[in-house]
Amino acid sequence: MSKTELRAIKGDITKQEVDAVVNAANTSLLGGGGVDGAIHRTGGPAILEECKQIRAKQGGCPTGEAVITTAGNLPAKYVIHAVGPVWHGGKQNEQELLASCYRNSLRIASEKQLRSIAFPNISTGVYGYPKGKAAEVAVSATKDFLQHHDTNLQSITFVCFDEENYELYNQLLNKV
Ligand code: AR6
Repeated sequence: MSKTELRAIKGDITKQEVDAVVNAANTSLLGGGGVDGAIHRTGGPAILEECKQIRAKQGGCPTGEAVITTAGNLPAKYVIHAVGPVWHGGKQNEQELLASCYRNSLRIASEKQLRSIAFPNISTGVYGYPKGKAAEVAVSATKDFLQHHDTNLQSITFVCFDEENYELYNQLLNKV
């Protein structure tokens, strides 16, 4: 199995020069606020156009799943649009759905033989998932995926927008 570096940075997902950035999308794939807004704003209309084509074919993207488009004017090559769960208190399968976002994004990246991917902290904005719990799910789902799949991924970056997430990820990633 190849060695993949997992790291956390504080920054803006739209500025990442990686093979794929992950978008915290919604089931409509038609854009929104937060990360989704920033990606469509910076990436330009080509991304929305492709999202609309995917929508026409499969009617959006269910929660926990992901689809891929090109990245328009972003420095990344692709955008993987993953739909995180809305937090309802934790008893509505949120953990599994969030893990599934990370797994499906990594599966797509792996199928495309990508070498680098950057994730935002999916569901921790307007979807209200508690940041500590979400970080644990993100890191464990990612490590679990890497243990079970041989990929070309050399680096996986968790792009944190706020200090709290950045510290949470650093603690988890630096745990021996
Ligand atoms: N780069 C990196 N992280 C960011 C950026 C950025 N430019 N902007 C915000 N964040 P959110 P969600 C952080 O709300 O909770 C949209 O309307 C932010 O601080 O973008 O999955 C979609 O269309 C937070 O920690 O995504 C959906 O309807 C994290 O990214 C809905 O929001 C995720 O916040 C999805 O909600």
